[in-house]
Amino acid sequence: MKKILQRDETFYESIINKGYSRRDFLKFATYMTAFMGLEHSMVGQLVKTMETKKRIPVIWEHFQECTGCSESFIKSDHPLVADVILDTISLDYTDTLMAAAGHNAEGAKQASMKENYGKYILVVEGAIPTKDGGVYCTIAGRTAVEILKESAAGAAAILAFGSCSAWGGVQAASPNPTGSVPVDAIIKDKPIIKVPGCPPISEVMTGVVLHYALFGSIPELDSEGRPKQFYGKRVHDSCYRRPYFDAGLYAESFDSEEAKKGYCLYKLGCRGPVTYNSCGTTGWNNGVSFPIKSGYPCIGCSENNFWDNGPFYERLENIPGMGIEATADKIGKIVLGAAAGGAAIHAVATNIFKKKEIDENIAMGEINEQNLNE
Ligand code: FSX
Ligand code: SF4
Ligand code: F3S
Repeated sequence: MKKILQRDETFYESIINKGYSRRDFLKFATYMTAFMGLEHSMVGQLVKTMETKKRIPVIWEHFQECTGCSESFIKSDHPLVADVILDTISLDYTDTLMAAAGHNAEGAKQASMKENYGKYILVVEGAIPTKDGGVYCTIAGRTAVEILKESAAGAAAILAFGSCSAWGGVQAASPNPTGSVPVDAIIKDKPIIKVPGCPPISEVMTGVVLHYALFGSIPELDSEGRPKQFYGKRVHDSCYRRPYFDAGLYAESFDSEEAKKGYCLYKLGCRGPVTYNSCGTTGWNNGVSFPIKSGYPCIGCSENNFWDNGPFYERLENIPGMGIEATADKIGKIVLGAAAGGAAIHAVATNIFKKKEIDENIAMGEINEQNLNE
């Protein structure tokens, strides 16, 4: 109930009351402005919004899921990323994180939904099972379908957080025994922002909520319902192993010297070329790493149906949108045989040059992640 009593605070007051300094606050505003893809000149506006606007109530439902999304969120390395939702933006109900339980918890949710009808953001984590009357996920004796419909009715917008609520997730894998569906299969009359990833990146959720506070509207979405500023690029477009891909240098096995040296993981099944997410630019754990940097191919965890899209460790057949429409094998053949004309020859020459350059650098022990990013 403490959170409800504090709702009249502004974002800024909450942050300061929590013990952060003004400097921390300004650093956070600068960081989030950049992360949200806004011009640097917007920092002042974000600061003003957070200083003057009242917090936005958030109701956070958990359905069929592994709770990895919450884990990812609360473990965000930038302290204010999680705090801005958990403390600053009045999180009125989350059955996983709140201290209250049972009737107290459910009563607090009902009170908040009533008081903030039409104004709160509903976060949904997990898919919704529909088979057999929805019995495969019940909370406080009610099905996820019923709870979702009730919570969605008074929401200003719904944030489908994680691939389960955005697409159905692993529990929707064939033969989908519980009839799991994503939020937008049930709720049709509310703006739904999909923040996929299994789990998604914490900053994206905070960015969406701050965007809503700043502009009073949801961010621009792509045709799949994802915020463009975070899902506009493929993992492949910002991958630090990309020079190896372009040069036709692929690791053939996980334990090979090439894998350790940073060769491209395409032949080990990497889905980076068909996956839209910010992993390559933001990284995880405050940018420390992401799957590919840890030596593991991207499994496309933010894409619809990634769980049934063929075996994880088999190479993709086709790579769309590469300039040269071809599989990496074909690109490799072109490099070897120089059997193409026009634009392809230019690409070949570039690749051969890059390959030679990388080989030489490897031989000299000079290549490292920093100069690959340059
Ligand atoms: Fe799904 Fe989130 Fe994957 Fe897990 O709750 S997106 S299974 S990380 O946790 O919903
Ligand atoms: Fe990176 Fe994967 Fe693309 Fe290779 S295929 S460059 S490892 S995203
Ligand atoms: Fe997921 Fe691929 Fe990023 S597996 S975490 S989208 S690198």
